[in-house]
Formats: sequence, structure tokens, C-alpha cells
Amino acid sequence: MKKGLFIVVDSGEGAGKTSQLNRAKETYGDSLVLTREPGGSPYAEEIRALILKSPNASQADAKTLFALFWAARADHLKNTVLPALKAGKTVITDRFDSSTFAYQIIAQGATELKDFFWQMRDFYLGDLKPDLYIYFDIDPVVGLARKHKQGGEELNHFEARQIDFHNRLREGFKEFIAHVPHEVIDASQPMEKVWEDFHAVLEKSFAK
Ligand code: Z5A
Repeated sequence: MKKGLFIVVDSGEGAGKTSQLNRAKETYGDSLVLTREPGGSPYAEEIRALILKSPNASQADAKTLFALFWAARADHLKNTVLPALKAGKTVITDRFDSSTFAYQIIAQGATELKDFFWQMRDFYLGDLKPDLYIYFDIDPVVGLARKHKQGGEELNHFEARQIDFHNRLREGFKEFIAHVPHEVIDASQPMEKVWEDFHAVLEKSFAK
């Protein structure tokens, strides 16, 4: 595997990222560091709990969440991503700034933050911009149905929002990836076929 690549996997709800990332880890072992946002480092995981689990979280507006996600990201980059890249590992993060753009700016409707987003991105990421974004695309109706079928934990306050929110989210991801190196995976396919496509994209990036 090529050393030191920084890759983002992102999507709306129920696209199956977690299942596919676990499979990538089984395939590539210790040469691959899997991480996630929000979270991925001890302090950022505390911010994750605040964002997703606090009883007041669902009333936090886009401006509040925008700042929290960037704060968590700064810690994640410094304490997890950068050390792993320096050690020659490939890092794949489950969600990154693509989610901030799609969820906060487009789906939550804070479009006044759009220019600021790109400035923040330059400021916080600097030379640490991901080599590739892999977007798992799925019709929100299908993705949310998977989440409902999954059972287990209650839906979080993002998953529980109306379908309009999730449709805007999909548009947000499409707008974001047009600005960055990316590949799109059709996540509505059966799991095995999604893996085949995802694996092929990873192999292509490692071969470059
Ligand atoms: N967020 C934000 O607003 N701004 C930001 O900047 C960032 C994040 C970084 C974190 O959620 C939330 O934070 C997220 C965005 C917001 N919104 N939400 N929710 P999270 O980390 O707790 O969870 P997630 O990333 O959304 O989802 P997940 O649990 O990892 O789900 P998934 O990616 O869809 O993966 P899954 O568990 O593999 O699949 C879901 C179900 O579908 C499961 O039952 C599978 O068996 C099934 N599945 C998977 N693939 C298939 C196929 N191909 N066919 C049929 N069924 C399938």
C-alpha cells in the first residue's frame, strides 16, 4: 500500500460507511489508521459527546455546531491524523470537513458561512488537505430506511430530521466534492458490490 495518504469517506445517513470501513481495516491491517469525526482523539471524542448526546444538542444552531466541529477537528488533526501520516500510515477518516459543509452550511441552511468555510479550511488544514474524498451516494429515503431497520440505539438528532433536510444534505455533498479530488460510490447497491467498488477506488489511489 502507498504510504501516507489521507482519505475521507463521507455520506448522508445509512450509506453503510461503517461496514465498508471495517472491511477495509480487515483488508489492509496496521498500515491503515481508521478514524472518525466528530471525534478521533480523546478531547475531540468529548466534543463528540457534547454534539451528539447532550440533551440540549438538538437546539444548537448551525453557527454553534460549525465552531464545535472545527474545534474538534483541530484536535483530531494534531493528535491523530498528523502523527499517523508522519509514521507513514494511510489515514481514512469517517467524515471530515465535507460533513461540515453539507450538514451545517447547506442542510442546516447557514449559507452565509460558505466563504468563511473555505477560509477556515485553509486556516485549519493548511497543508493537511485530504488527498481524496470518497462520497457514498444514496437516496436519503433508502438510507434512512436502513437506519430505521438497524434498530439498536435511538436515532440521533441529525438522523431524526425531516426528509427535506436529508435531500439538502445530498445536494451539499455534491456541491462540496466539486471543489476537491473525489470519487463517488453508488451506496444503494448490495454490500458486496459496494465493497468491490470501494476496494477498487482504494487500490487505484494506492497505486498512484
Ligand atoms: N456531522 C456534522 O453535522 N458535521 C460535521 O462536520 C461532522 C459530522 C464531522 C455523526 O454521526 C453525525 O455528525 C452525523 C453527521 C454529523 N450525522 N448523523 N447521524 P455518527 O458518526 O454517529 O454516524 P454516521 O456516520 O451517520 O453513521 P453510521 O452509524 O456510521 O452509519 P453508516 O455509515 O450508514 O454505516 P453502517 O452502520 O454500516 O450502515 C447502516 C445500516 O445499513 C446497517 O444496518 C447496515 O447493516 C446497513 N447496510 C450497510 N450497507 C448496506 C447495503 N449495501 N445494503 C443494505 N444494507 C446496508
